[in-house]
Amino acid sequence: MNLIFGAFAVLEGYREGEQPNRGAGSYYRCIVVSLASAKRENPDCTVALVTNAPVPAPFDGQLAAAGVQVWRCPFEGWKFGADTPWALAFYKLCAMDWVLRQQPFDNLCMMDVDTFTQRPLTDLWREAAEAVLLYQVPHAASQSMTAAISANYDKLEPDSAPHVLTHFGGELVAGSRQRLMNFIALCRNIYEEMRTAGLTPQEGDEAIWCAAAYRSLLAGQPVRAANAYLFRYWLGGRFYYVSTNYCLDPVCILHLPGAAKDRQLKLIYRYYTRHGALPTAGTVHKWCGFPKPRPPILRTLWVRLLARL
Ligand SMILES: [Mn+2]
Repeated sequence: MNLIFGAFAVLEGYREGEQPNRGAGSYYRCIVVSLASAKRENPDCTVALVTNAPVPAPFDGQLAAAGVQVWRCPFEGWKFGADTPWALAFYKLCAMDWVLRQQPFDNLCMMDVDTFTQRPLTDLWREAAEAVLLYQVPHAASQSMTAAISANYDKLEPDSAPHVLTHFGGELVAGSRQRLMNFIALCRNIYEEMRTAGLTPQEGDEAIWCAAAYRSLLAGQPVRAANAYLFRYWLGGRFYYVSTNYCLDPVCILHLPGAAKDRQLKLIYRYYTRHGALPTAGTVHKWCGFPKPRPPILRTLWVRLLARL
């Protein structure tokens, strides 16, 4: 059996990210969209929310109606200070650790709750036996967050510094049970080393996943990019980073971080509450303003003409 789950913690005063908190209401809307769409596309999989708090109405009923289970897991261990940026995101590590101990699934896929699943994860499960799958963030080594993750690692292993780690995000972590148990053990070592060294990462759970992936590869335990299955689309006016992979070689999961939680994902949630069903993927693509999957016609003809001259 395969499990798809999201992790969400509520803890007074703990920071969600780098910006001021959006509040749990925003996240509960996203949770319904994320997990109901995952269940719609993967009816044979168990789909669950792992959380440390009771889910308030009307979200609890909406999750139940969508066939999504809710599992209670306390936020213990895996914690840094409440003031740390992404303090709540460390709950993802806690939830993965708990699920691996408590639930006997063959393959698991944890994903962010600011997502919309548009296709079944059939191929992802085939790869889960081969490697731990993580979303590889396409950042060069000097990108500020990527560089900070490497600098953190240098403090854990100063003798072999400087290190240049691959930047993996925490929005998708998947694999077989055995591979993930090995991987979370590496994560736990790194967490404990950070605590011992008095090191508080400012990059959230990604700092731990990245360090574990680095050690996993050195130990011959493969880690692969999950980018064929998920893509992180930034839909902001200033930072508009998208791809036509929503429909060409299509990914399974659209990750819509940042302000999309209160824009596109809110529209999907509102549609769901009004119609009792999720919108089609095509409608979601329109709301996201994704570029058309073909080049502009006049520019294309112009280039063809120039090339002939
Ligand atoms: Mn996210």
